[in-house]
Amino acid sequence: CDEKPKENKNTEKSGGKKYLTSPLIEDLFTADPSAHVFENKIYIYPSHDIDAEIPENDNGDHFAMKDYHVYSMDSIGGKVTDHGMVLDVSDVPWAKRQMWAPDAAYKDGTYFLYFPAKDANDIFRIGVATSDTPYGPFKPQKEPILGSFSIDPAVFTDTDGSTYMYFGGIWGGQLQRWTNGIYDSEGSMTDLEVDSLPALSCKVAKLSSNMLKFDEPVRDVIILDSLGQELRTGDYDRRFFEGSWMHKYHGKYYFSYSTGDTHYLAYAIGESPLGPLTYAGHFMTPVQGWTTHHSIIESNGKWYLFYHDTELSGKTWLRNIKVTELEHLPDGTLKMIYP
Ligand code: FUB
Repeated sequence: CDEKPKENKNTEKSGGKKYLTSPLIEDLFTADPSAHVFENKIYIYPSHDIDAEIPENDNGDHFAMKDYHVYSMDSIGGKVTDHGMVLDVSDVPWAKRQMWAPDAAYKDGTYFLYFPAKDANDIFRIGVATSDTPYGPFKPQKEPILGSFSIDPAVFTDTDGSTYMYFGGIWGGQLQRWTNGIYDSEGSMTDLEVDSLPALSCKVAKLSSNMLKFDEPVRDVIILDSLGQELRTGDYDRRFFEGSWMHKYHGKYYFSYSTGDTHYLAYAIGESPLGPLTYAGHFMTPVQGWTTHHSIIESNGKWYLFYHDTELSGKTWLRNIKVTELEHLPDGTLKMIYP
């Protein structure tokens, strides 16, 4: 890192519970916060939003991010430390533009940063970079992960040590262009465009033991309704759009995601990290801004949701990350959050 760690003024001055739902970082625009507990601290791996003065469109070209910073806190509500820039698009041989939502993982002394970016052909791929520390800097692999595509990697390590990557996003995330397993540059700009067909699914692949590649073919994360039917393309309030996350609670797998153009965070519960999962409801109503993107962690016996909105800028492409408590109710459902 070539920048000095700095403390975040907002959290330093905050008292009581003000840190909950206040922007965590005010000197840079940040979004898509993937949080993890590493080495007894909370580390956050967000996107770093910039104003590239590109007109807003459904393809997401105005999200023109170029690098990543890593942040840490000793505990929720503590000072936020900026560990500086840890990876720049110019250091990634295969990547051309749009460093979107990343995630991180740890195994056997190495930290892994997973990130989507568009390649020379403007096709989203997912890359991986490594470091000896959770705060980087991260050294990228020369090629994207073989067989990867689309956006929003979310990496989950199960209690048996197996690690899975969930990924995908429709519209600007290009998932709808991969329906036949190869990229269709003339494909739909949105989804399958037939409301009665099963909705496009998030993808999942088990990672290899070195965490650098997929260990098996990519599968669909199937979400069923209460009648055991797959959610449909036209079920805009419930179907998967982007921004997946997996957490485990009392032995069950909670797969959560954004419904994108209907602006909810939704979740589905299952018995296996590979699904199928049964749709369980919304757990966050729309935020200020076009949509949000979240992560979920447990810290000191409490559960927290990291997310973003546009409180500081009022602009969809200049976002700020926040944290709030997440509650599992006695029946296993998630308490609704009204941001
Ligand atoms: O940050 C760029 C994109 O916006 C992310 O990849 C999506 O999840 C949405 O938050």
